Amino acid sequence: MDFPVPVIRRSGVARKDVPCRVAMRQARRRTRIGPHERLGPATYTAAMPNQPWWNSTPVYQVYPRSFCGLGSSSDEGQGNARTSQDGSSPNLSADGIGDLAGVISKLDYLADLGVGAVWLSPFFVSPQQDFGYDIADYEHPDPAYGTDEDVDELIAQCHARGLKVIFDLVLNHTSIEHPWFVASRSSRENPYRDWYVWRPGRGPGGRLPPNNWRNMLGGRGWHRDPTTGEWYWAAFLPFQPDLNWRNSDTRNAMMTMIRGWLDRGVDGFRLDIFNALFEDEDFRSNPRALAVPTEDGSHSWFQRNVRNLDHPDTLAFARDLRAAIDEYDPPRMLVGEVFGDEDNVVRYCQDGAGLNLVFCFETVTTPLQADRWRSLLERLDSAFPAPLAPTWVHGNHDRPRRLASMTRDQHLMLFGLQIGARGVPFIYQGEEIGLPEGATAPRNGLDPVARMFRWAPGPAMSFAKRKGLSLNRDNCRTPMRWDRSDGFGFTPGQTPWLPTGPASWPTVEDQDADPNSRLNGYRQLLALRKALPALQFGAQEVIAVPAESPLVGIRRSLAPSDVGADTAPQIVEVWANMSDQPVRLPQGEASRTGARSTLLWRSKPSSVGGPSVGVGSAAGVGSAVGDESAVGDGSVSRDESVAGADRWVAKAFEVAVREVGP
Ligand code: TEU
Repeated sequence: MDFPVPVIRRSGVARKDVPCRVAMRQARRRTRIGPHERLGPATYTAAMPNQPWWNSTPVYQVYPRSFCGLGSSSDEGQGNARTSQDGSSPNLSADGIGDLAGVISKLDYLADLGVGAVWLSPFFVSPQQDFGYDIADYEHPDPAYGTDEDVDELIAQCHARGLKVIFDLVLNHTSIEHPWFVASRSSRENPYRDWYVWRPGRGPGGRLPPNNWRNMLGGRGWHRDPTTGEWYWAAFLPFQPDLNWRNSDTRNAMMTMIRGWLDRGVDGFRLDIFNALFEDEDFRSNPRALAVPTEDGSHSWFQRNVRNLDHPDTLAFARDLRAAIDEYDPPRMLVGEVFGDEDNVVRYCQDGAGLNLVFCFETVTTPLQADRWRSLLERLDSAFPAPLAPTWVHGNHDRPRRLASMTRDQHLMLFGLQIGARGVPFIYQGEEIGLPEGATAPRNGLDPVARMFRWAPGPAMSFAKRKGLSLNRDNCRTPMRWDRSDGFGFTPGQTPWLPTGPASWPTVEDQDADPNSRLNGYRQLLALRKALPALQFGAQEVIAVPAESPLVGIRRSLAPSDVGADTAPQIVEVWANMSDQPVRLPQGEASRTGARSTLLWRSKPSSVGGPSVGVGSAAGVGSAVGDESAVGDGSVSRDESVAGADRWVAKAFEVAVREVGP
């Protein structure tokens, strides 16, 4: 396909005409896609009549501890952790960690970025042994993060900006300090005993664990408690005992807690290690196999974890949970952290009656090879037929920051695919600026996983990284960098809990000012997606190219009947060139898809011949993007040797979005 050029206008501005170029740049800055109000009424949360909001809304993950810390306005006189003992004024942010007030202060930034939902990692009461994934009270925020009022304020402020709010539910386990567990371990007769998974040991004196199960990290999962001599099960780390979901009291208490948050306006939940909820009722050992631990825990050392993961009762429970949230209006959503290939994880969606979404993590390790991406796009699309939708994930608070290790062009190319694919993009905080991965060795890590692997040899570390795993998750949790003020605007005046990185690392402020930054690329692509119903709701086709082609082309076609609204049909294509050489798009596509073709956006603006790309009026965006002088790699993006200069070549690692006929 060639990119025809009907909307690409020669500006008549000579390349060396500096004053004009400055004026153009200023004009572009003024009209830069970004602030949501410029895009008119299109918001993700006002979805099409027969399309639920959650199946196309980009989600931004906030890891509150590392996002922004301001201190809460309600700290004073409330006796929370930050109020000074001696009665002097509270030392806000004295802890060097982010908090809820900090998140609230950045909601305009997130709305401006163009996401439609915010998922917050746990901020509930916790001894912080796993930085919030060990909860000691599900109903209140940890005082270090804020107050109950802050939580309500956060929900209200998100809604005021049209953002959905997603909380993180750790259903599988509590903290060892949760009062339920404190009671449970106190005696075999305690009423809370059966709220957790207790078993007698095997062998003389019950000194051997009840069976051979290993935890998700390949370590011991059974722990003997001296008080009663019995063993409790922990699918993750020893201080995270598993709740017994077969006990109706446990289940009722958890459901009451869930309903409490739904009543307070939470729009959905991310479900931590949902695949580990139920275990084999008879506690049969796992089958032995020649296996090593996997990222999903499906194999441990010399065993397959078939008896303690992906249990049929967990799959059935996905339906119960969905039925509970479906009682609420406006609709709520559940996204499950489950593991394995698409055929395994889609089972949790229960043909539309289970979890609304599940994470698909294969993206995290898929190399920059076009055939691999074409295949992944096709597989996920067909594994999650509408109304189901796959998710597109490049990182999270557990995974190495892979996008940052790429060049700006490679990064935006993958983001273009994330925005172009059918499904739900998940953006982890900092991805939008390419925040780099920290470099702290596991032996110096605060992360409990790092402590577990503190003696891992170098090759084991590299192996884990290739698998998309982090053995020291501190490195993907280093704080956001907002500006060049003290501490990069993270927790002003305080020593951050993790290093904020050297001066050479980017900040939001730097990238805001650079029209060709990763951040502005994110804003522009998110704005395009918001403005183009086809990118949100359209059917997907991976465009056929020769097997060895470095191109990945996604065509999204929207028919009015798909959305049940009076919209025009629309076809949008996203093309990525995964090679370091310019590549001409295949012949014949333009004529096949009709006469009209509008290039809406490209990640590498043209280095010659006026404005890089006019954003078509059909998209309703009405702006221009890019700066041909700042990013051009020196090559000519149009193939001038072809008659009429109307054929397009995708530059090295370029992504482009165009609207074609209907
Ligand atoms: O993670 C589950 C999980 O198995 C991994 O992502 C794990 O962190 C990784 O393999 C280690 O390198 C979830 C949470 O996302 C994680 O932060 C928690 O620590 C964990 O559950 C326990 O709640």
